[in-house]
Amino acid sequence: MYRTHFVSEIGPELEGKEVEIAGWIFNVRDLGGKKFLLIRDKTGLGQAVLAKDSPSFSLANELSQESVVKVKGKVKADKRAPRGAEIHVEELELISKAKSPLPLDVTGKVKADLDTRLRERLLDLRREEMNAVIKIQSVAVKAFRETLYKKGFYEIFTPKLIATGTEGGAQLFTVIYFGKEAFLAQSPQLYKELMAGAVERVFEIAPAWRAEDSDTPYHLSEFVSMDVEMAFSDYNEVMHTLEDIISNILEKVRSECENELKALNYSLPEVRFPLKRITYSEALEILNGKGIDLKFGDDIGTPELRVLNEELKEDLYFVTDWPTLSRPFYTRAKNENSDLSESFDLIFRFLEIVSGSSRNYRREVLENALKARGLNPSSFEFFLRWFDYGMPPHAGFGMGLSRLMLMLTGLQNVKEIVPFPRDKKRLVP
Ligand code: AMO
Repeated sequence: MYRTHFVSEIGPELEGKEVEIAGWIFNVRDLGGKKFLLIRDKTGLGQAVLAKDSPSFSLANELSQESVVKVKGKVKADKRAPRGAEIHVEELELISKAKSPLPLDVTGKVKADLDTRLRERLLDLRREEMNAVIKIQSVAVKAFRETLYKKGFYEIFTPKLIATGTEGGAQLFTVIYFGKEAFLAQSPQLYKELMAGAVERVFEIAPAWRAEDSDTPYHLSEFVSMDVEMAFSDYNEVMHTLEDIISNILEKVRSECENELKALNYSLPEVRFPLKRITYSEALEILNGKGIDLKFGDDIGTPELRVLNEELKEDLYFVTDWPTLSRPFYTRAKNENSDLSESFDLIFRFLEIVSGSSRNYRREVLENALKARGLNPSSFEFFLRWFDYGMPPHAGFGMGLSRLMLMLTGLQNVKEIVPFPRDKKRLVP
């Protein structure tokens, strides 16, 4: 056993008790007769004191920053120590010595640029801010799951090696699959739809891949997609479900991650539900009024959303009813106007974090939608054939976890969020 306690559990109430802690050397202060060791574990910083007459005193000279140690000793209350107590060392074990100097300052005092941080990533992940990001993400993912389990959804796992693209062909990664061409899934789209055609309510949290050429703060070539699909449902009901999910995520992060938000010096946006909804056409009108030349059918990208956000002054809002042909083939057109679709994006200030829609569930409609986008229905036969056997109306969405995390942490770049991001220039670490 390496420890009896985490450092955050060491307090004055343990006065006189013998304990063992283990962690990384954050700092050693030499006060002549005594050495103060600041030791970090996943719960924070704790203090251990080495007296000059201790047999381990000389070993303290070897304790470079980030070396891994184990300390055994008695707790003594002291107001000057973190949480009002320190450990008077009886035994000190140097488990793993770190080289010095370190290529990155783990205390965070010396700032490093993003390239350096990503190169020296393990040290960067040990910083307090990155510990906070990792915990907040874990709490958010748990809240996402909890909300859906409560609503009777099943968690599913769909294949990631696939035969056709679904979200636009240009962004596919090709792999050689036993001598044949295959692709890495851009999203679980078609398989989550099929699963909803079997068990109605499903969700999946899994990686998705897109060969993103451009280097932006919002795109990765590998990202975690949080997907939901509901049978006997439409985009309105799906938007309500999404609101419940987001509301629970905000509530859980607010209540369980107070210290982490403080470490990031960030306050979560105060969001009121139901969220504001504006249609694509209304958004276009606002943007045209601001002198932005966008025509029906054009995408509303991040630069335009920045302008829209200045007008709407909402932290989180839906843009609904996008032009049918600007969305993938599985998106259902509106009954009353087939140029518009039952679709939505959820926008955080100026960034799309979720996109979803009602889906086509009639085979002939799907075939026409494929043809209208220059795609060949026969390549999708593995999917289309199931629409001959009773596919219910269904709807769903996909949310990018790292983009959601920008809203939950105040960070500005998804590459900061993902521990080991993949982009055009990064395949290691
Ligand atoms: P879409 O292509 O809009 O929709 O993707 C859904 C969400 O995934 C995130 N995302 C990304 N995050 C990081 N890097 C990327 N390269 C990247 N690409 C997308 C975004 C986006 O909102 N199948 C549909 C969803 C559905 O209708 O169910 C889809 O994939 O947050």
